[in-house]
Amino acid sequence: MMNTNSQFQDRLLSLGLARVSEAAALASARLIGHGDEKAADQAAVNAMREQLNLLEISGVVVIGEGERDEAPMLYIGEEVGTGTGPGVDFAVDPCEGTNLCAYSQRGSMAVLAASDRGGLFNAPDFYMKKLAAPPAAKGKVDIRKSATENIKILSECLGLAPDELTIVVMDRARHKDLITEIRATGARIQPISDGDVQAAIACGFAGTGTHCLMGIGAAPEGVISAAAMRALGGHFQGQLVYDPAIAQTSEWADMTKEGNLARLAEMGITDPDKVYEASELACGEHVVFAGSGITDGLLFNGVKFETDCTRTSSLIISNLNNTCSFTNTIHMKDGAQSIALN
Ligand code: VTB
Repeated sequence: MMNTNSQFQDRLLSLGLARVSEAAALASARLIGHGDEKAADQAAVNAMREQLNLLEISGVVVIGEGERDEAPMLYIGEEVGTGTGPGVDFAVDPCEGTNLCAYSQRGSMAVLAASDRGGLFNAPDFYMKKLAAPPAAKGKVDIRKSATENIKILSECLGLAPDELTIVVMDRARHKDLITEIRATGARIQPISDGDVQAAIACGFAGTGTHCLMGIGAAPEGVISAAAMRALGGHFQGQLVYDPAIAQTSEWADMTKEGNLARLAEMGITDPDKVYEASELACGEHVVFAGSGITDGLLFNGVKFETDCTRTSSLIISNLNNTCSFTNTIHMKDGAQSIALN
């Protein structure tokens, strides 16, 4: 008889998590450029839920799209799967970068991370300061250090001069000083309007042309990035941001620092300044990440509709067997006559 671990491994591997992210990408890709973020997101949610519910697992969404009363989104605490197999926790973002999808910009993708029960940090819906870097700089760069120091370390670890490094930063008012500091080191900035998950994971691979992600994005997305980077052996750290003056977001217009600290305490977060390592954000024994492109991006292409088929490109990273699988799937249409190789 299989023990729980090998059963989990077997199931998770055979689950076809790629099918789940592919289905979400396929659904929202039909709404690329429609200017309707909500519709793109809802389409991805419906498709992801349908696929998740086919899996023979007792799944629970620990990071999703809001609370139960916000259903029909995949909400936190929602049970997914047939309920008959091993326990699996999921962090999902069915349409990461809804704006990118709605306005036909690069970098939108369908993503999820899976782990054994309790293996993913139940991140509050807060902001998070993030630092992602290639495996060669893992444990050497540190979110507690200044951007200047980290760029120096990165430069040494990668054997590249600062002006040969590209640092991805979300294009937000809160990053004005950070961008000034990075430029002063000579390093180059790649601003992104959205989608810091793909940007973080891209730092884990050589050849993407990006070397580091710095700055503040959302905490739930941070857990998905951490899961991928943990499985990939890259560097990822996150630190919650609770001060509205630092987040500088209209979302937090009515919030106070004290109020946010109280919210964190209620959630059981006693050290709000804690620096979380990837291995803490995704602490499970087994961690799997799956993502599929909606629009073209740094990691993979988006969905391509053709006469006889639809193509999806995905990435599955698993720490079960130390693999990164880049898959191109051809979804054949009924009566397909001619399918090109690529
Ligand atoms: C962040 C980022 C995401 O949305 O959540 C961003 O982590 C929203 O940030 O990747 P603001 O509230 O500052 O606009 C994304 O870019 C897309 O979900």
